[in-house]
Amino acid sequence: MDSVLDRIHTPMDLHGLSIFELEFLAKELRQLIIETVSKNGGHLAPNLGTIELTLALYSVFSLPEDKVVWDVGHQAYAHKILTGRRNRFATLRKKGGITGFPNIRESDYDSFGVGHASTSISAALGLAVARDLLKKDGHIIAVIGDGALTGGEAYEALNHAGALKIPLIVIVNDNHMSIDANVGAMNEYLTRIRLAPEYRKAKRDMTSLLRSIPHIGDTVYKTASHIKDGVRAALVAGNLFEEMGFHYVGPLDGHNIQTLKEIFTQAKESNEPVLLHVCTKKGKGYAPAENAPDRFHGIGKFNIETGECIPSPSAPKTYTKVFSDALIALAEHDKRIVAITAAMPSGTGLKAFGARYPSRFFDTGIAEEHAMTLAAGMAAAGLHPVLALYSTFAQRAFDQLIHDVCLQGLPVTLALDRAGLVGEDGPTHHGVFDLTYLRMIPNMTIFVPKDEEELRYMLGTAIGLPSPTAIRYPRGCGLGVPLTGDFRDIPIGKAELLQEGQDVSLLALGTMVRAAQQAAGLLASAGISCRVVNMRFAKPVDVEEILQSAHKTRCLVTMEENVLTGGFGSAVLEALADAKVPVPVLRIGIPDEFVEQGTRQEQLFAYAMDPEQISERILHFLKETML
Ligand SMILES: Cc1ncc(C[n+]2csc(CCOP(=O)(O)OP(=O)(O)O)c2C)c(N)n1
Repeated sequence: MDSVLDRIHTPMDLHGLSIFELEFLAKELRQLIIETVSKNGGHLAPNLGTIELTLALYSVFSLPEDKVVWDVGHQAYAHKILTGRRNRFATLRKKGGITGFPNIRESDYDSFGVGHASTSISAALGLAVARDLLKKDGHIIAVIGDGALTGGEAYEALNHAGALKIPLIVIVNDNHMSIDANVGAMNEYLTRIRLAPEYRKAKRDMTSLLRSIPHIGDTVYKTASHIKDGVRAALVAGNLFEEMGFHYVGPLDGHNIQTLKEIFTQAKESNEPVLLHVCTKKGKGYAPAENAPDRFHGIGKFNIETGECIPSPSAPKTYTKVFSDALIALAEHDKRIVAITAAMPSGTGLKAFGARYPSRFFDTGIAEEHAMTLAAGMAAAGLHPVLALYSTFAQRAFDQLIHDVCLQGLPVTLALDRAGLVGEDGPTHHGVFDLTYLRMIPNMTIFVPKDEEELRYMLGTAIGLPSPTAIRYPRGCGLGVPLTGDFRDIPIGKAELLQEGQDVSLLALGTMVRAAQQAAGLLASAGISCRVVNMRFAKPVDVEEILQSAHKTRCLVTMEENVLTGGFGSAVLEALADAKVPVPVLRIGIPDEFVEQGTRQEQLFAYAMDPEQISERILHFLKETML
C-alpha cells in the first residue's frame, strides 16, 4: 500500500480515511517516531501508546477550531507530525528545531503549552469558558494520563468543571503507568473499573437487553441510559467521575480506532462534561518499549534492533547516583531519615532507597505540593524527611515551602536534582529559578556543591541541621572526582578559597566553579591573576569572603547556573551595597528570558558561560571599567 502519511498535510485530511487506512497510518507514524527518537532521544513509550487515540480524535474532530490539550505533552509526537510538522520532525528537540512538547508559539494546532503535569483540565476548561463567553464554536478536549491524574490540580479542575457543566471532553489515557509504576488510590480505582468483569458484562447485558425490546429499541435505550448509569455506578462502587458531574464512558480499548471514533462522535453531541476512560499500552507496537515502558519513557539515543542505549564512553557516576548512595548510607545510622519523591523514584535515584528501606520511602504521585507539606508534617513529629524533586517541579510547591516548612523552621532537606540547564527538554524543564525562589525565604540554607564528593558532604551536613535546607545539583554525570565514602561537615555559610589572585575575584557556585578555574587558567596566560572562590552557599552567602575579595582584587565576577534576576550575583550585590563597598561586579548567569532547547553545551555557549567566553568577557569587562 502507498504511504498514507504522504497524503496528510493537515488533520482534516484524516477525515475521509477508512479504518484500514488509519491503521496503516498508525504503523507509519510508529516507525517515524521510533526512528526519530532512536536518533534524537525523547519520549518514546508515551508516544507509542497514543497513536490510535490521536488518529481517532483527529479524524472525528476538526482542528484547529476544535482544540486538544495534551497533559504533560510528552505524548504529542503523532499530533505534531499530523499537524504540519512532519518535514521538520527530524529536528525534534534539537536547537532551533521543533520542541518535544506542545508549544503555542510553534503551531496554531498547539492549543496550550505544557511540560509540567496535571494542567490539561484547567487549561481546557479555560478554553471552554472563553469559547462560550466569546460566542465561538468548537469542542475542547483534554487528554490526561493516569499518572497526571494523581496531581492535585487535575482534581481542582474536575471539581470546577463538574459544577460549571459546560461542554468539555476529558479523556483519561490509562496505561497503568506514570514514569515508573503509577501509585495511589485513584490508580487503584481506575484498575478496579478496568478489571471488573462483572461491570463489563452487566454493561453489555443491559445494552443488548434494552436494544432488543421490540418496537421501542433505540429510543428506550437512550432514555433509559440513566438506568444503565445507575447499574454501572452501583457495580463500580459509585462512579466517582459521575458523582463529580461528568458523564463517564469506559473503559474503552485505546488502540481500537473504530470504537474510539464511534465514542468520540457521540461525545461531540454532549452538552455537558464527558469523561472518556481510554485504556492504552505504554510503548505499544515496539517490543522493547512495551517490555520496559519506564526505561523507554524518556530515553537517549538507542539501537532500534536491540533496544539498547548507545553506550556513552565510560562516564563518572551521576549526581543522582551519588546522592542516592549517600542517602542510603546516612539512613543506616540515622533512623529519623525518610525519603519522599513525587512520582520520580527512578529519576531522583530514590528507588534504591525504597528497596533498602521500604517503610521509610514514600512516592506521593505527581503531587509536589502534598509531598512538601507531608514532609513538613513528618518533620514536625521528629523525622528528617529528604524530599527529592527536580528543581523545575519543585516550583509547584512554593507556597508549601514557605508556609509549611520554612515559616515553622522545620528540618526538611530538599534535594533538588536537574538544577541549572537541562538541555533538550527545553524551557519547561530547566532548573534555573531555584536559587532565586529559595534565597528569599527566611530560615532557608542553600547548599550548592562544586562536585559529587562535595554533594555527599553537603547532604550529611544538611541532614544534621535542625532547620530547612536545600541542595541543588545538576543533571548528568559528576566530574569524576574520587569518592572517599566519608561524610565531613561543611561550615555553614563559609566559602572555600581555591586560588589566591590579585586582579579579579571569581566567585562561583556549583557547576560554575570548574568553569571559573578553567577561565582563571586562560586569563593567567593573558597576564591576569584571578582569585577563585567556591562560594558553596547561595544562602547564607559568605559576606566576609565577598568583602575580602573586594578588598584584595580590583573587581568581582559572580558565576551561577541560575537566572541573574534575584540569584547568587544579586546576593553579592546586596552584600556589597549593605557594606557600602563600591566595586565593579560582572554577573555571569542566565539573562531574563526563557532558555530554548538544545544540548547543555549549546545553551551554555549561547549565554557565553563556557570558560573561553567567560575569560573573554572578563577581559572585556576589565577594559570597559578601565581597571
Ligand atoms: C509537575 C510535574 N511533576 C513531575 C513531572 C515528571 N513527569 C513527566 S511525565 C510523568 C508521568 C506521567 O504519567 P501519565 O500521565 O500516566 O502519562 P504516560 O507517560 O503514562 O503516558 C511524570 C511524573 C512533570 N512533568 N510535571
